[in-house]
Amino acid sequence: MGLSDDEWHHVLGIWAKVEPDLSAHGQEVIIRLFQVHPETQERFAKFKNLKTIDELRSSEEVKKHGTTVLTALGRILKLKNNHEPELKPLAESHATKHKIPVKYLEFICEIIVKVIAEKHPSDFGADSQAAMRKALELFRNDMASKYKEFGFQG
Ligand code: ZNH
Repeated sequence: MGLSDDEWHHVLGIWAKVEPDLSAHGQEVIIRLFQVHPETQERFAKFKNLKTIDELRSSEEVKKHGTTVLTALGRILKLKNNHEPELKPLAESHATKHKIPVKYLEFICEIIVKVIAEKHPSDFGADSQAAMRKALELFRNDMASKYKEFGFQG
C-alpha cells in the first residue's frame, strides 16, 4: 500500500511549503492537539503544568517540541516508501518509553492535515490532501506494526 510517484510528488511538494516555517506549523499542531484532545497533553510530563492557551502559546518548549516532531516526520516522508530505518527508533521510543497509542497518532495526523490546509489554502488541493493522508496512514500503519514488534499493542 505504498504511494505512487505522483502521490509522493504531491506530498513532498506541499512539505516544501511547510518547511520554511516548520516551527510555527509545529507549534500550532501541538497546541491544537492539546486543545482538541486534552488527554494527549497528560502524556507530557514537561507540558502538564501549562493550563491556558496563553501559556501554551508563549512556551518556547512547546514550539521546540513541535519543531522536533515535524522535523522527524519530514525526514520520514522524504524517504518515501523506504522509511524503515528512520521510523524504527521513533516507534521504539513511542512504544516503550512514551507509550503513545496509535489512536493518538491518528489524532495528530488529522491535525497536521488541517493545519497545513489552513496555512496553505491555495497550495494544498484535494489531490495533495489525499496524497498526504495516504502518506500519514502509511506512517501510522508502519508505526503500529513496529509497536507490536516492541511488545506494545498500541
Ligand atoms: Zn512524539 C518525543 C516525533 C506523535 C508524545 N516525538 C518525540 C521525539 C520525536 C517525536 C522525534 C523526540 C525523540 C524521541 O523519540 O523521544 N511524535 C513524533 C512524531 C509524531 C509524534 C513524528 C507523529 C507525527 N508524540 C506523538 C504523539 C504524542 C507524542 C501523538 C502524545 C500524544 N513524543 C511524545 C512524548 C515525547 C515525544 C511524551 C517525549 C517528550 C519529552 O521530551 O519529554
